[in-house]
Amino acid sequence: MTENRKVKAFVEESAILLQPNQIYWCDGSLAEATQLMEELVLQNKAIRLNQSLRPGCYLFRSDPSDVARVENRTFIASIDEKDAGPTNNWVHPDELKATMRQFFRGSMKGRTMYVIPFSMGPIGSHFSKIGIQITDSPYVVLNMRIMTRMGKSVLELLDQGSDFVPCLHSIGYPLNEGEMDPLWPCAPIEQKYISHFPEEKLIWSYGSGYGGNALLGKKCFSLRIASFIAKEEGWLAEHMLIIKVTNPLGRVKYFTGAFPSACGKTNLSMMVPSIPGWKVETIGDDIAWIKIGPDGRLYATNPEAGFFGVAPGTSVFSNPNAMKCIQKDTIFTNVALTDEGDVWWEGLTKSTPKHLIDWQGNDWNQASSSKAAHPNSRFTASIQNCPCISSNWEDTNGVPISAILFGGRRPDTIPLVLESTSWEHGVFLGSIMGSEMTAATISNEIGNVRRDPFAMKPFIGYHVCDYFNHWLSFTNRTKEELLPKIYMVNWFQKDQEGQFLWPGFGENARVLQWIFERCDQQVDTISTPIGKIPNPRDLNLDGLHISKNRFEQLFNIDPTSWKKEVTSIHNYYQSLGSTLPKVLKEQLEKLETYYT
Ligand code: SAT
Ligand code: MN
Repeated sequence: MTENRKVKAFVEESAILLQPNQIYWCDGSLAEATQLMEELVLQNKAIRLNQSLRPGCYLFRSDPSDVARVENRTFIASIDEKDAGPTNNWVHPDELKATMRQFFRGSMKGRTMYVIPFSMGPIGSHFSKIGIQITDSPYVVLNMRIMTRMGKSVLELLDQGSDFVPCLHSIGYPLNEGEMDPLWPCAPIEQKYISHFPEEKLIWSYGSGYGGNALLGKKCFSLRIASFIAKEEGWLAEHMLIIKVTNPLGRVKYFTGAFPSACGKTNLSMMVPSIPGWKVETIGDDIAWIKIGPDGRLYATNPEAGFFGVAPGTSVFSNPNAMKCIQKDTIFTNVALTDEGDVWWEGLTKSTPKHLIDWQGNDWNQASSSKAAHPNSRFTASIQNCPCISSNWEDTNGVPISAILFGGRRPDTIPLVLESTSWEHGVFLGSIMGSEMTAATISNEIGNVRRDPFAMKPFIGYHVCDYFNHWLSFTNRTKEELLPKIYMVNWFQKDQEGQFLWPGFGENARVLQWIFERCDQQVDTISTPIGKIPNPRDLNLDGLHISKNRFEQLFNIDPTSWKKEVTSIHNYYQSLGSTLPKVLKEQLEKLETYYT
């Protein structure tokens, strides 16, 4: 409880609308989490995993209709439609609230209403912002406890009068007297609403209990609402990992990287470099809040406190640090269960177990045609358990950024690495990012390439063209030479047989080395119409067996592909409307002189 009047009013008004059986204020303690989990195990909503193999670990199975973010049910309800822009769904806030109020009315009947005070960013940091999530999902409470700083320390800040973002959430499944509670209650897809009211800095989410739809501190607050606040206040809220890179001489640089969901941010942020003497440590794997520091450089902080990582593909080969991180005190969602009571997913082991229980709770064997784990199955684990966490990850001033990487899944066209020629050109590269769609969002276009500017398409809380302008404005806010260098990377090029051209994972350190050395101006570049690429002699290939032909393909700038790309960018830019910044149009026109 708190004496903060605004908080009390939010909780009281919510309870009147939602009509829960009882209200519970979360303190964030271990005892509280243990008790909640016990109750869920008793109700069969959580499965206690084999505690000698995975102490403190539990498995949840969601409803098959509730397995990922729902972008077509996500709304930016700005007062004026044109402020939401062409990349967002828009409904007038009054209309959306009226519709949602109908759903919220009595939606917590028969349930407990949990009040979760949380901080995005370290307590006491000038970066940090507070939220209060109201939810009827104990699963959400347990995940928020890992993903954010939650509980007592935040209530103390609220007592001192701190402001907060109200985050209202209900799974949308009231329980009437005597009614059976399903294992994963949620509302049907057409009743799900993930709504943001940017001017009011308010979030309302109804009908889903999964990931970014329900853990409102994450995409809803730290990206959509935060991007709106960041524009007002002159900083950036980005879908980026943050890493600390140390070279063999002990010199340190920090990089951030924007990649769409399920494109390897977690793997890159915990990478074990294949090249001797280099070290990568994690600051964050998903979100970066970036501000100009007193010296004019950009400083980044990770507002989260945990990882909500994609399980399939994670293994001791692809990400040994994540494997150690999820050894204990981890919540697994929609992975498969082994006969020993451990977890399994596609890509975890070289051989597949003979028998499993799949993510829907059915028997599964090697002859089964379906996947044992859902492609968007997840682990929720504390950053504290990550063996390669950087010791200064909670530095209240953030870390100074030397380079920004933009990347997506592109089977062709985009070379392994490309350096921008200026900040403006870097913003252009961010604006034209594309990626094959993954299972992180519910869509029937999985595998198709879509434009995903700055990996923020689903997360910009306002007009995308204003967002581009905001990025461009940084040359007016600080000296251009103090801004990070900008790179486009593509680990995902494929050969004609559909095999990846580049081995990826720890071998990506070779690209990081080149970027590191570029930041120190130790190596030069080759200019091309699309940007600067490495001089082949400067890319460290020691110990890597890659044929000359494959290596050349990685940097091949194919005019036919680029003609197509330029046409596609042209059409994309047109779809963004008349407020597209002129300098970006000019960047495209320059490219069109080479590729038409
Ligand atoms: O489900 S989340 O939105 O949190 C994960 C992601 O899409 O990056
Ligand atoms: Mn993400």
